[in-house]
Amino acid sequence: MAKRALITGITGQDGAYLAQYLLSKGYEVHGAVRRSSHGGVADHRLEWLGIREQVRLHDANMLDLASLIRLVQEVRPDEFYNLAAQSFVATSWNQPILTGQITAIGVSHALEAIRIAKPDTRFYQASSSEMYGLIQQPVQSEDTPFYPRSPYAVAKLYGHWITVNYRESFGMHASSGILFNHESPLRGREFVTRKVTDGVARIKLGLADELRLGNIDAKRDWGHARDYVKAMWLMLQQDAADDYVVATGTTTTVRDMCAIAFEHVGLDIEEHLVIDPEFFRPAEVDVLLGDPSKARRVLGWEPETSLGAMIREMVDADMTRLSQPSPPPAISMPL
Ligand code: G4F
Repeated sequence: MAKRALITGITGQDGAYLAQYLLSKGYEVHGAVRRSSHGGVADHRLEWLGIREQVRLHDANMLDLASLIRLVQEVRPDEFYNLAAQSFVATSWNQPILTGQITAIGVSHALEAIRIAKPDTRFYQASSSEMYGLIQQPVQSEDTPFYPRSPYAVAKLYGHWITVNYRESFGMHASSGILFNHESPLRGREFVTRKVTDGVARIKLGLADELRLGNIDAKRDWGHARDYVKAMWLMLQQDAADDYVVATGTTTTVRDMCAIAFEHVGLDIEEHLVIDPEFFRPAEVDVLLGDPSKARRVLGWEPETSLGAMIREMVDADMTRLSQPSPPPAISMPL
């Protein structure tokens, strides 16, 4: 019998790549989706990967415990991947309570649904390197103390610890993946890598002439989402649940990441990059650098895509998208 996986956040970047990966392994893949009144399901990432018809989508909401219990009763998943979140850090200062409800309490809802309806389901929680925030050690591992710097990171910290707590309290197979930044052509355009690759492609095609960014001195440990979803799956294949850092082990400034994109299309960064105070955050995470040695040792996981290769792939994808007859409009709200 095919294994069954249930993914919350299946229409997001990681959900789409994870669904594709699990399908390639013969899983029956189910996804929880939140309906909205203004236009159906945002399933364009599943379409882009060509897997929309192969996944089964169900109506559910992280804020509605009953909907999650019903979903677990109906799908009876072997594995539950909780990728749903209000995941944009900048927005979490404008919507701190909603962020807490979805990104923190939503995890409790998922765990309770499993505990009530099918306690042997293996659970993956999408934790985040943002939890390290004001870093307490130059290289962050599973043993590094956390110091969150945004409402988003505070909420993620709750999700992380409640996952550990359910593992220790109820013996659930619940693992937490502390993923450092991971990107792809499916990344939302509000995040800095995609904002850069979309912006550079627009400039190259004559659709824009500048790219406005905030703190370009911030440093991140960036990997490819396609590689990182494999680590999620590996965690749930272990005999014992545990927590793992997933990272590349190298860190790069926003400025240098941006330079890769400009260079790829033969443009001079100095002529187009504008620093705009609008994009600075109330509290910044200056630098993140992960130590993935436990994931390498225990899971046998390795990142396969370099930052350079990933940014070039993203720029190429944006050039293709924007060259189509009706390209997506530029984002109109400040991000
Ligand atoms: O791409 P970002 O918005 O990602 P951030 O805040 O690091 O969070 C992402 O990674 C986390 C994992 O560590 C996830 F948990 C989270 O859900 C999300 O996926 O910003 C990266 C850096 C920041 O330091 C930001 O201040 O880029 C800097 N930046 C500079 N100018 C900008 C901009 N970020 C955005 N989004 N837009 C700018 O114009």
